[in-house]
Amino acid sequence: MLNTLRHRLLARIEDRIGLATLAAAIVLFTAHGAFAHEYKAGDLEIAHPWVRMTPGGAKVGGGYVTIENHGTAPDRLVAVTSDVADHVEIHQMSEKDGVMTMRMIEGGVEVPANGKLALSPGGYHLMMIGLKQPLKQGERIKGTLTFEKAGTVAVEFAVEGMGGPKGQAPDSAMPGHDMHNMPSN
Ligand SMILES: [Cu+2]
Repeated sequence: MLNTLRHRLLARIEDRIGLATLAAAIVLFTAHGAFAHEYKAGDLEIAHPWVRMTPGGAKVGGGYVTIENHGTAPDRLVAVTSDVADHVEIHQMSEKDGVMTMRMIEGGVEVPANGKLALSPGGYHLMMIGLKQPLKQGERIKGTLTFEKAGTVAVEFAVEGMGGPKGQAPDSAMPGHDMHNMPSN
């Protein structure tokens, strides 16, 4: 219950901050993203893990990645870590009765057999909680993704601008709804 309330609150704050930073986001959107990078683990292909840059003082950051499963058995993303965060949660953003809410996913998310799991703005995403430093565009953040079958994979998250990687749809359809920029004051 507490978690739900906390996330509701976070979503609302994100929404406000997001609207405030939208103007900046539009300007920054033309900035080029970091080069695409990817990792392999068994049947899994992990494409371009990235996090959104954060303004100084932000304690929470949003992370995204696409995982393709070329195998005939499903796998499951069960845990994520990041060097710059206290812990990382898997969240799902959804809209109910016109209100955006986020909930923490317990037990991980399936990567379907011969399919893919996309963590992207507005849907499933990673939430890096307790950031120890601001995430600066162009930097790389070390972390790990742990899968039920493929095990733990060391990855680097590219820090992207407000608009996300080049080629990724901008968030203008849902302004600010996936923002995780919470000032500490
Ligand atoms: Cu979230």
